[in-house]
Amino acid sequence: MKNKVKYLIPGDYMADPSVHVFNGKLYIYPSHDWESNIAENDNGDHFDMKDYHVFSLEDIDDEITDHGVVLDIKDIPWAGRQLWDCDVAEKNGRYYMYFPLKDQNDIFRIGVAIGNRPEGPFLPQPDPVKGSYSIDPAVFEEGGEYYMYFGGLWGGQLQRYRHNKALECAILPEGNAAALCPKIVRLRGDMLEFAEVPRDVLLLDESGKLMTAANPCRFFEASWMHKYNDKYYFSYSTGDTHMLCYATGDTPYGPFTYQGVILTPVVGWTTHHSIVEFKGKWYLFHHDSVPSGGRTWLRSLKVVELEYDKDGKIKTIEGRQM
Ligand code: FUB
Repeated sequence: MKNKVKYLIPGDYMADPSVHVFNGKLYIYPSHDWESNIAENDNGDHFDMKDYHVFSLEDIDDEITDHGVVLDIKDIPWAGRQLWDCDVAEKNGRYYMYFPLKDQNDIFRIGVAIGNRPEGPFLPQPDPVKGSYSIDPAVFEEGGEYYMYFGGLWGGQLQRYRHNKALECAILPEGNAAALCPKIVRLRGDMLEFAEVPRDVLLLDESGKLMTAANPCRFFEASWMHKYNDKYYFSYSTGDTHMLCYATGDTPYGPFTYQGVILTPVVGWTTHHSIVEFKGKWYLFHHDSVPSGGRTWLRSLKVVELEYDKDGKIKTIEGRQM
């Protein structure tokens, strides 16, 4: 399927794919979009998702299997609204689903639900992870340690925090001020809590300076981590400039130096992805709003092969090809 973009689930609206290989199969953990009739706004109220499905593939060109609803908002004791982008990690044969959800005070927290199989179902813990905030958890394992990257601006509420404490009023840096950083935190051995205080993921521009708020390639949301040829690739969405970009570093904590654009803007406001190696090839899973006629809250999952050049640079993919 080289360079051919393929829609994965024509019958439903799914977005924000987190993709992993478990037991030789590819598992996709997306957000489940639906028509809630909530007006579009900068807070993302129109993304009012209420459950998660899991999908699997034996081979990239095979028919996709829908494992049905694996976690429902009505079963989460602390739920307010909006189940956004989740991720799943495996440890000792158990599967941990991390999900952002607003609590009953309309504050995003990150919850955990546990399953015995990669296709779920997942049973939620009674409370969110202590000290968690904002959105888009992505979990990366390295040498038996598990690290969560998280954070998102605007509706993702990251601008309401500094040094892991809530501010009285949100402050979004502007102009030449340093952009807000995504966060990284190591998880405790039981996978249910943070083992340390979340730290900033420093993203540097080509001259080695912290990326500024005015830089169109600064971090907005949708963290993802993968490793290629012993380098750590931190990738993310630039939000209001609608690109997927990446930066590389020498440890999971960074710092990471900006390298380029992975995906140019797609149809629809949001862009979100994961990068995974499967059977010797690399793939970019992402979404757009072409099938819904551009309705940005009704997104569809796509996959395309991703390539590196001889220096390990990711070749930019055109977001609006079909
Ligand atoms: O799906 C809701 C939000 O839209 C995600 O959490 C963001 O990354 C963006 O894709």
